[in-house]
Amino acid sequence: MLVVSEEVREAVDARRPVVALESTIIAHGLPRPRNLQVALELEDVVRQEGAVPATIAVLDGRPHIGLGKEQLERVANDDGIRKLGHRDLPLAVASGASGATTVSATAQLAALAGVRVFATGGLGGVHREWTVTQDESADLGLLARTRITVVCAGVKSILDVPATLQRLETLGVAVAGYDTERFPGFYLSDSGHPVEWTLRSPGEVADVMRAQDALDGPESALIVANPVPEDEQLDPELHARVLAEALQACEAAGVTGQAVTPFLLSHLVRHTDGASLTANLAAVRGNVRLASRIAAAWAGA
Ligand code: PSU
Ligand code: MN
Repeated sequence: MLVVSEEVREAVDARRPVVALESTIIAHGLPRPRNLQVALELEDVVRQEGAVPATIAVLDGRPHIGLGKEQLERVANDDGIRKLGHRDLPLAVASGASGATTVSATAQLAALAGVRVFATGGLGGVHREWTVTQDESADLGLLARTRITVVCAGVKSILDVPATLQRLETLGVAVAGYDTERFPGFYLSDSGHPVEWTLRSPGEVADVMRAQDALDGPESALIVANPVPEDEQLDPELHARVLAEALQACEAAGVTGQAVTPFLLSHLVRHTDGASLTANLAAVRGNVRLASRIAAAWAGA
């Protein structure tokens, strides 16, 4: 069922470090043509750190673990590429559809392929106005039942961050700050909320992963929340102002469901003159680098 690239298969079999990368950020989270450059650049970061990148997407109904350049180009440039959460996977597979995978779908496929470490930008979570819309990303529920380590810059700041943290607690998903006592705020280094646990090296993260396995509890994830460096974050005042406008524009345009997150992200890029994109990329790059080091510690390198 899975199409695992030769490079990824060899690395997984030999227990060498592998890092899963999602494709929704490429297809629906970043503007063209920057998205393709970023996809290639992120794979380079993984390689520079001595790990193997496994970008994940569904092409013509087949889930791919590890994409070649032409396949990355398709994900970045094809207008027909859908956005696939984990619930969409069987529908895409059976109908031969092509789609980019969100955190939930990527985590499910990575775990199936034996890849334990995954890097992204910001997780999905509980949206603001949840009491009205009931919009909560499927990322959270899937991470409650998938044994994977996700390195992220917290959850997207377009969300209700405290509600998301509360939901993660209820779902029993482990959360640790990386070298910080504050939960990161995606574009911002600090979301304004604390984290209860702090890990300070890739080796410490790998120790937690081993403890998860040894305890044999529910097959849940470990979230490693890695802040964007303060000198690369989006200006907090600009962030607050433009985010408020974006949320209003989203409501006014009647955007709902899967389209909400891409709408808000692209609104922020356009109304910050690209500054939100710069901060987003700095966060993702840092996460990919750290994930590569965690994968190396996990592999025992
Ligand atoms: N992180 C980013 N940009 C993105 C996303 C994450 O920096 O576009 C994507 C992820 O794929 C995540 C998805 O799983 O947004 C969440 O979408 P939704 O809120 O519809 O579940
Ligand atoms: Mn949603």
